[in-house]
Amino acid sequence: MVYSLIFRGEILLEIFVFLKTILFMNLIKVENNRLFVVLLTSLITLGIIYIILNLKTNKKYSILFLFYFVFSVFLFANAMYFGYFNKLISIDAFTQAGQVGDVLDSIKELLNFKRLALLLDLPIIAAYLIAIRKNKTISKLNISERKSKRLLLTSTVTVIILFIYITTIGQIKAVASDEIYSFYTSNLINYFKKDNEVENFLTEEDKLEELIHRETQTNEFTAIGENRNLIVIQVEALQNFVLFREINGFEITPNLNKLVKDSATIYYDNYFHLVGKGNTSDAEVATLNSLYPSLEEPTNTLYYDNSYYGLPWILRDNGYTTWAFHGYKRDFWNRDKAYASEGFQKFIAQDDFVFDNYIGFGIPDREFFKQSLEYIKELDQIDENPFFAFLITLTSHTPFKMPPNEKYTDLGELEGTLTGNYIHAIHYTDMEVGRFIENLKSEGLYENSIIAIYGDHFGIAAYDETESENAGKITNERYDYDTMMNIPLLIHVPGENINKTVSTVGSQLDFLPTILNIMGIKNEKGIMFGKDLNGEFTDNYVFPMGYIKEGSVISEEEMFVRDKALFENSRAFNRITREEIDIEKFRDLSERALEEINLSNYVLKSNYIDRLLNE
Ligand code: GP9
Ligand code: MN
Repeated sequence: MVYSLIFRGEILLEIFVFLKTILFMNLIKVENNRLFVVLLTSLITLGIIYIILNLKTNKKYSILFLFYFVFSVFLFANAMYFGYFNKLISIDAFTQAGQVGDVLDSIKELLNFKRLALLLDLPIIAAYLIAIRKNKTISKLNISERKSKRLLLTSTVTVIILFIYITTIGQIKAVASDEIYSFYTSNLINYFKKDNEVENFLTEEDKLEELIHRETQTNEFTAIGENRNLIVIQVEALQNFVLFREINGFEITPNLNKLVKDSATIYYDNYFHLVGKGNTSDAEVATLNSLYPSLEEPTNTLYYDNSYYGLPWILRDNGYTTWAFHGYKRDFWNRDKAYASEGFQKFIAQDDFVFDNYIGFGIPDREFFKQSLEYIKELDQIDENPFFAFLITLTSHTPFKMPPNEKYTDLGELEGTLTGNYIHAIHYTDMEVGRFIENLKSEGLYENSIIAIYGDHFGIAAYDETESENAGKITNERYDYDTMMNIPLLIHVPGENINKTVSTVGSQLDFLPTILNIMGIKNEKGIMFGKDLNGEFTDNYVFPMGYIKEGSVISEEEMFVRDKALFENSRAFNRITREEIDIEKFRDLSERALEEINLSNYVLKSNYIDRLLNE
């Protein structure tokens, strides 16, 4: 009877460990070497359990439960993080745990039965271990210990054989990117190796030379916006696929659509976001500075005290006054510090607004625009020179929950889904952007300004199966990473007759050179990884990063999605037909992408711009 309890107990643990691992593998979307990944995680976990069962202490059941608890919570945390960021939690990312409280709503949205199931067996295991501990005869008989010694030996030998086999078939890198123990082992090794990285890059410095003071060519738009104020609106989670779409006759973004068609607007429809771990704040870094954001931690955290020479500094050197506006905590994403380094003279943040009726998090866009306009009037009065106002909206932030009085239609089958909520939120923000532009007109701040609008990053993830299916109902085609990362860029120069849709493939890196040329300003001192989107190009690519493995490539007609570990496990497709295509032709391009991202990383890591400015 006692033996059978223990026997059943071990079986119970074994079954739970295997089931939990399979569920976890499913949640983190492991596609390759699934059998190996499950076997390794389960056998290593059971190996640790058998070691604990062999301990010569009567606290071993408490230790066992503690281990099982930590293991379960760890898998759960990773499954939640994966749902948001499409990757496992790296050791670097643990340093950002402090921001979790601010995105609680988005986290709650990720809580579903499958993810919670990773924790559901904890009470059962606890009850079972308490039962064993109470029953003294079990420990006297020591049956469990003898048996678990045998099991420990078997699992250790199996794990070693598995590792040898996986190495011989060349899949070790792939397994180490998906299997939790291997992932953290290699992560830990890299974490301690990191300090040497800068030296390895030093040889690459000559490659930066060609990016310095990159000459922009004169084109039809050069200097059309000379001496005007610049108002840039970075819109939270605005994707391009919602433009010019109707759902049951309901136009999602009527104001942006109208602006795109306006004779004074250039619309870039093949424009992509570039964000790393710093999300919104990385979109700001890339856009303002024409640099790839860091892939390790938010750029604003790691490099807030670097020297920069991007849009705010360049405009200041040209007489502009530069202010940033955002209706949330001043120090969120370390903006207060980073903005000062990037050249903003003032940051109007949440504490500068008077409001207490929140939607989601932060000041609602309507109030944000209304009160920002008052500050912009003040900014305009500072001197005779033009100003630069950089506004970052917030209300259309995931999980996009709008109050009933701010929903303007019934979305039918999409109602209540994340995508449906997204449509409501974007519609609200579109309405507020439209209202803001009208108010600029009535305040006399419109005619002499340039207004640029773009999205910071996606709202609907291509790696969320249910929601990409929902988004696909709007786009009428398979929703993949290209649609997810495609954000609109509109540059509106009132009074000019320039209406055009530019389909040159570009990214947030390109904003700086593009807008500078339109403003007739040259970057005399800095460095730009981007290009003027209004120029002529033949061989043109975007090298995305962040929510997709770096080394991926987007061209006008194709997309290459690099696998997180092995080139051979990657995929590519035609962006028009959505059909799979051969990956081989992306081999060199993918290397070029990595090189370019590394080079930009070097600029940040070595504070290269500081040296450039002091030469
Ligand atoms: C907070 C806002 C949102 O200030 O920028 O950040 P996100 O979660 O989108 O990166
Ligand atoms: Mn954002």
